[in-house]
Amino acid sequence: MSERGNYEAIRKSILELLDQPEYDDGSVGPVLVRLAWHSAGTYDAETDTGGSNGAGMRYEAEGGDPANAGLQHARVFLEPVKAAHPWVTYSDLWTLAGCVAIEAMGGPKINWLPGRTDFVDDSKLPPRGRLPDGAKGVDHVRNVFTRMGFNDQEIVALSGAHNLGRCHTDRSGFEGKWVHSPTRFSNQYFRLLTRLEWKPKKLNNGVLQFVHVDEDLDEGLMMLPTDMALLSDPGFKEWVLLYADDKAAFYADFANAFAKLMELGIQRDAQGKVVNSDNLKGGYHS
Ligand code: CCH
Repeated sequence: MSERGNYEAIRKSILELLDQPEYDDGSVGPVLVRLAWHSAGTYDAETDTGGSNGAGMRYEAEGGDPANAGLQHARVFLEPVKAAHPWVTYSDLWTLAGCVAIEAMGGPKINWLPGRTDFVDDSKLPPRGRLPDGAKGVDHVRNVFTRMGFNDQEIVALSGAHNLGRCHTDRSGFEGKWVHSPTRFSNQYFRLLTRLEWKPKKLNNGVLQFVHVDEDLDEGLMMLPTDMALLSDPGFKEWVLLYADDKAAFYADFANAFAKLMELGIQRDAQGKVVNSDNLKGGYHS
């Protein structure tokens, strides 16, 4: 019997590759979450361009965007899954891998739907520069996420993904992790953001980030300027404070916002079938 359409088999293959003791903090989960987010986060609601359909990061135009530096590791980690289940599209695989990783690391269940295509529609290709720049401030963060169709509450909920993983000097120029246990999903990011005192620090490469005032005692925890921006704007701060105190609210709101992120640019009919897939004009199949 053909395995085609058996997404449980894909989930299982993804779960099997998450633990990798040699890699970062012992799990490839965080970088898979970032791959899923960057595959979708190029979306522009006004022009209906970008988004996860097409898995454009396979190609230099999108894959070579400096914002995507390091995500080739995530894509390579997933190659054996694609090889074992060649019927799955890259766009479904990358988005599903992010969701499976979140759940496996203790996060909420994400309502994920299949049906994305690897058909590249030239007219939908996003220009570079659509993903957020960690060195910037409140207006930039709000503009980038509003362009995708998110409100303040959703922006803050999504930002809670920085509970996972770390920054790498050779990828973004920033260095360090946000929380003590970067492979366990929780609301620790919001608690540390609100309860610790943070001071700016210029790294040797000239990049400015924020570190805990007792950084010698505190495992080098860090925040990006964009993370600090969530505290300096009242519309964002209200949600930061809520999520720091209410883990259940954060989990529920994160699950909704991440599911919405994974669906950006995907149009479905009443049965959930994707309608803007390979009948698109002007594109090409890989
Ligand atoms: Fe992020 N993120 N992110 N982020 N991110 C980085 C790492 C992760 C920004 C910048 C950075 C989201 C929002 C933002 C993850 C998930 C999400 C890094 C370090 C930078 C810089 C990259 C490196 O050096 O490897 C900025 C700016 C914003 C918004 O303004 C959202 C939304 C999500 C998901 C919902 C995850 C996970 C990581 C860790 C990756 C890893 O390799 O460990």
